[in-house]
Amino acid sequence: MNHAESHPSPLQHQDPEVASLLLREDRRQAESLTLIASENHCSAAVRTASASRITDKYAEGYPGTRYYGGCEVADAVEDLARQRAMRLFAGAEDANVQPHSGTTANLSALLALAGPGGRIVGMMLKAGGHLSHGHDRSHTGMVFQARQYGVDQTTGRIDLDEVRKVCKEHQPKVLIAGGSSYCRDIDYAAFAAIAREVGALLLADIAHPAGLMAAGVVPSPIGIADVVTMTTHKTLRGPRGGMILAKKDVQKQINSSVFPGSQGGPLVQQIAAKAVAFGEALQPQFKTYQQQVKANAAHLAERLLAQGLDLVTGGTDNHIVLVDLRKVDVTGAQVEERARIAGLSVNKNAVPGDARPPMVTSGLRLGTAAVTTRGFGKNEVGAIADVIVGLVRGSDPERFRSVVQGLCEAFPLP
Ligand code: DSN
Repeated sequence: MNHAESHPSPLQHQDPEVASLLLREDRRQAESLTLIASENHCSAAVRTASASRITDKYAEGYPGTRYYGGCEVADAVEDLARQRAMRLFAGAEDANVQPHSGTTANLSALLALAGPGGRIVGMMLKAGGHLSHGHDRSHTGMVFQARQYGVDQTTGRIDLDEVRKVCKEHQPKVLIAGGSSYCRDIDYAAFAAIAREVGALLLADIAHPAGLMAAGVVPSPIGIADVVTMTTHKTLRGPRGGMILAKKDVQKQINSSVFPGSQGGPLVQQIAAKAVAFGEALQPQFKTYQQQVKANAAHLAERLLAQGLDLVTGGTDNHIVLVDLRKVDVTGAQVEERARIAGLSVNKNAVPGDARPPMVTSGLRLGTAAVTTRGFGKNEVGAIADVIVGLVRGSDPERFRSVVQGLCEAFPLP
């Protein structure tokens, strides 16, 4: 990569301190491999839109009904992003592209559907859920009356009988399906049936598999869930941000819960970048990319299993592989640090029933979205699996630096 070209010279000229930090990050990404399941490498076109002058524009409100003048371009940008989103997730009845993040999207949707103090049910963080699904350290666990379901401790999979039992006891207004480290397909129709049984609405949080769903390579909740929330920067490979798809009958509440309920002016530059990313995702190559993301994760899982590592659920249906380290004398935090030395960016992660605290954990979450963007196929993923096994088993991480460096050079960032 030509680093001098990757940032505008005014920054280097005016603020060499920040410019040099950003160049360091460019180098860090170029010279290491990202296996963090929630990260990806968006295109130069997405980054250009995100850094454009429209960042200066205030556009509180929605297209056609703004509180500021001069929003004609912002209106066109937001309309385009919404239209592309609804083409990409065919069957979606409305798209709100303003949420700044996945957590903001969830908070806005939950406030719209359950109301402050309302009852919600979501999956426990430790079981693979997300903080914003009712965890007690999240506002979603403070503002709402939240109850949570786990997973079957033997299979690591969602136990729909438990979901039903928790819902029957708690009588939520909103049932949440989805998570941040759940590596299996979710039966959204079954979740919707449980929600109907207890008079709840179903919110599907597809932040992780959104790209796989847009490409049709894993089952999607569109047309099943009342509301679908997501981030745009994980498998979807767009800019950092969130989005909400809603059925017509809840669309008004959702929109007013995002603005003015939870946010002020939208980040129009991010909305422009979302439009670019959705345009990319509508191209046929995006499906090929997502098929490879899924195939790479399946291969990574097979190779780790073959070398004796335990995986939560014994494999994967999506881009995530969750290694259970409890039978090896090592923590998630230790492997994360060894991986950093070797040139791999990974994250420690709780496994279901984990006795260790969140900053230590007994698991390692891996994802294939970013390395697949770099062009990785089966052979390269196999080589990485071998490195991970070596790191887990305690080999000197420095030993793997040249293998990882070779892969980084052969598969540069887009
Ligand atoms: N931080 C995201 C993840 O890693 O899954 C979720 O918020």
